[in-house]
Amino acid sequence: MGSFYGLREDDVIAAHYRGPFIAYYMRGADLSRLVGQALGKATGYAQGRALGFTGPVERHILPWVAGDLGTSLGVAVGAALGLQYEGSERVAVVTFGDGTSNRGDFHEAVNLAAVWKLPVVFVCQHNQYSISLHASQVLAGGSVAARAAGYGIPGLAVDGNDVLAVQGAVGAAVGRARGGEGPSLIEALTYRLGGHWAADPGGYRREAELQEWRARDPIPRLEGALRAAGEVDQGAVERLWEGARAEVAAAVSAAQAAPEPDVAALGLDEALAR
Ligand SMILES: Cc1ncc(C[n+]2csc(CCOP(=O)(O)OP(=O)(O)O)c2C)c(N)n1
Ligand SMILES: [Mg+2]
Repeated sequence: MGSFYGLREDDVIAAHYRGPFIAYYMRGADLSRLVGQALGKATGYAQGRALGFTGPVERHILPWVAGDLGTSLGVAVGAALGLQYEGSERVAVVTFGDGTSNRGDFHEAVNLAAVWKLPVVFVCQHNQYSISLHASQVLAGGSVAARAAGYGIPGLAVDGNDVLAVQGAVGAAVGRARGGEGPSLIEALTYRLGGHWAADPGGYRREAELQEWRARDPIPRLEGALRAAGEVDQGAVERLWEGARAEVAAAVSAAQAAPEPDVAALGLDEALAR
């Protein structure tokens, strides 16, 4: 949310696989169609042709067409080159995981973006794990933000569980990129409270670590910050939660009730006939 909030409608987003539905939703996609997409329903944006993170194509959000981690970094840099070439003030924001920052794709992408001063902001969601592997076992130097120095661009570490801090840091980097000053790298330190996938019991983590990070859950923290600033009161918070729960429940029911894709429309009958 912090990475994409405040962008122009025509800025390009290349979201880490934890973020595309958030990005599509922020840009007005229909929630029940997004859930339908995840369920492979005919009402999903890919009409059942692809699972995963596809959404409406006209929102300037690069689709996740492959599961190869790191490839989206190069695609985002290519998009930024296009934006620079068209002479617009549009920027690209790409999010990715800490594990992905150890791939060659990351280093190639940051290097080229720095050399050509491309309008792109790299945001690493450092949740400290790549599936069950802790970052301390694979991330040389211990800091993603510090890697920016090797490419001569600004690198900034922020509290990734403080959405306003993330938005502030990304917003400043976006301003730089829009002004023609080139790319920045932001490392948002966070933690994955759930498993890597729904059935992952997460036995590789210590209970104390989980407790520590549960206490830093970004959602109650934002609620506290908004209350302290006098932006919301108890009643407004309750209404927000009720509205959100009702919207999600309605979207899930509608998606579950939606039709499965037609086999002929998928082209499967042709494939099977061969
Ligand atoms: C090139 C490549 N290698 C391995 C995988 C398998 N894989 C899927 S998710 C994942 C962990 C990625 O960790 P990170 O980049 O930190 O993202 P996180 O899931 O923590 O948000 C791995 C290794 C993959 N999809 N692509
Ligand atoms: Mg990770």
